[in-house]
Parts: sequence; structure tokens; C-alpha cells
Amino acid sequence: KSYTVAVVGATGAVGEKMMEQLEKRNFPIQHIKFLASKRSAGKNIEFKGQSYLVEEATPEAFDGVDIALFSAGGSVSKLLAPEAAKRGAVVIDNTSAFRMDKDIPLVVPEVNRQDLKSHNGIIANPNCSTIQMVCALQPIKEAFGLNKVIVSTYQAVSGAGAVAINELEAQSATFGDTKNAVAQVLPVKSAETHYPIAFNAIPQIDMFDDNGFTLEEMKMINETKKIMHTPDLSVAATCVRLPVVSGHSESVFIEVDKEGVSVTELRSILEAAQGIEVLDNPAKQQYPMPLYAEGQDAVFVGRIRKDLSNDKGFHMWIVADNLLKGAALNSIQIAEAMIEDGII
Ligand code: A2P
Ligand code: 11C
Repeated sequence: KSYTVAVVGATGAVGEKMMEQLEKRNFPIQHIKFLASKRSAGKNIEFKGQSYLVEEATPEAFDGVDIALFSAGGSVSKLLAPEAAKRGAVVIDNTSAFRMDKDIPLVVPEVNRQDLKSHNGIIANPNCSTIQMVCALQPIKEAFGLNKVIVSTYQAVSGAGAVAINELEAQSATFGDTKNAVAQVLPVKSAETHYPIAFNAIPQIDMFDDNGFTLEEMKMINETKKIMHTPDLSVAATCVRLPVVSGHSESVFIEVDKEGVSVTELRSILEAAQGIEVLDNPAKQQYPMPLYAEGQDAVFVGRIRKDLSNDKGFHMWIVADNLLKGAALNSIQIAEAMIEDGII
């Protein structure tokens, strides 16, 4: 069987990767349409050697669509995802619009594929920095139990969209005088103040919550608990933007429940886990880095070591391509899992 697929936000950073993945993975497509804002309507998009016209995303554009992949921002999803679902499409939404809704599954197939069964037309794709972390945490939780997670992220600009990539590129020419560089996008496009990201590190991703955490940090905290079905897990996050184009990195401290777990045991659990590639050989200076994770499907884990004062504590370094496993690839894996499990 093959399907009518719509890519919403086709002209964006994630939309482009969705198209690449659909093509690369030979997704069973009968018909495909590319939707974006009015501004892009009429533009040409190449897919599988054929040229397609971008259409404006309107409610009627979803008539006859089986699977709608949304990545055009939360407000577009809030408006149009219910319209697409009403017309019979299964929506896989890559924005934060519905992630914490009780009735909407939030899914990373390697972790909670079974939650797909309870969908009501919309499935939420988690935040990129959450996805790569839970891929590593879930097998550890299953093997040893998990009590605490403290994560610091080192996130790429592509998480903030194509405009942020363009800004980093432009600012990269300002070496030595970056303080005076034009900055209009980061940390948050709609905010009043912007800072250059080239040659810098910005400890703010998204706006601040009243509790002192940013919304990106709150996503990591709340989404992790929902995906892993661990409402009582202690999670804290600090999210930082770096001048990296693609590939989010994370320094993660965890505390397991079981006593006496060795690094070797923990590493072998990760080595056997689906979607994970362990790259961890200090003697050969081998560890994951975003430059080399870009374009790869796997979640890479390295620098695995035991805490020096806490027998149940471990540290690790997790890297993945935020536009692939963090976004486009995970969305398409959700669709593939639903087809395989007979849900679509
Ligand atoms: P457009 O190129 O027409 O603005 P990114 O995450 O890289 O910033 O991309 C955002 C994506 O969301 C783009 O494809 C963009 O299309 C799309 N988009 C933005 N606003 C709307 C809208 N009102 N309706 C449909 N798509 C939109
Ligand atoms: C970033 N994680 O790197 C964000 C982008 O909720 O899907 C993804 C925002 C989201 O800026």
C-alpha cells in the first residue's frame, strides 16, 4: 500500500530534511504535496527527480491526505493540524503545539512505540534535544532503573531554523569584531535583544519561564517524563546555543537505581540498544562530535564513565543530528512504525 503525504513547512530547515528522508528511505508514497506559507506558493521543489509546485497550507489542502508531516511552527500546527485530522489525515507534528496534551501521544519509536496505538489523529514528535537523550536513557532505565538526570546541552543553530544558519554564516566573517556583528535571530527571534552566536555561547534557548528555566529546558524536563512514562523521574536541564550548524551535544549525568553497575555493563546495554551507536575510546581520542554526526541517523554516545563519588552515578556525552533523529527522521520513523503496526 502507498499513501498521499503532505509536507507542511516544506521550504524550512526541517521540511527539507523530511523530503530527503522520504526519498532516502523509499517511503511508500502514492502522491505527495508540499505546503508552506503564501509567500512560497508557486515556488518549485524537486523531489525524486520531479518538479513540484509549493502550495499554500490551507484547510482544504489536506483533502485526500493520509499522512501530514508538520514542521512550520507551533501556530501553524495549532490552526491546521486539527483541520488535517478532521479530513482523515494522520498528523505527525514536529512542533511543541500538542506535545503535552494528555490525549496526544509523544513518541520516539525506540522508546514508546506502543503509545502510537492511542492516537486521535495527531501524534507529536518531541523536541530534538529530548529525543536523542531518551534514546540513551530508556535502555539504561530498563536495565538498571533510573532515578535522576542532569543535562547540559550544546545546541546547534539549525534548531532555530534556516534564518539562524544564515546568520551564523554571515557572522562568521566578523572574527575579531563579532561584538559589533548584526544579530537579529538568536537567542529568540521575536525577543527584543539579540546576541551574535559566532564565537559565542548563549545560555538561553527559547523564552524564560517564571521558574528561571527556559522553555527549551522545560521541554527536556516534561517531555522526558511523558515519553518514558516516569512522572517521578528527577530531571534538570541547562540549554546552551553554540556556533555549530547541525548536531546537538549533551553532557548528561544520571543516577541509576541499581547498586554496583559497572561502566562495562552500562556500555554494553547502550551498544545493544536500537538506534544508538557507542563511540567511546579515549585511548584513541574517539568520542561523538556534532561535525561528524551531521547527516547520520544514529544517536552517538561516548565519554561513558562512572562518577567518582557516587556509585550509582554515571556521566556520558550524547550527540545526534538535530534535524534528522531530532526532527525529520524521527517523524518519518513514527509514520513507518504506524504503517508496520497496522495503525495507518
Ligand atoms: P515559508 O518559507 O513560506 O515561510 P524554518 O524552521 O527553517 O524557519 O522554516 C519554517 C517553515 O514553516 C517554512 O517552510 C515556512 O514557509 C513555513 N511557514 C511559516 N509560516 C507559515 C504559515 N503561516 N503557513 C504555512 N507554512 C508556514
Ligand atoms: C532548538 N530544540 O534547538 C529547539 C528547536 O520544540 O521543536 C526545536 C523546537 C521544538 O532551538
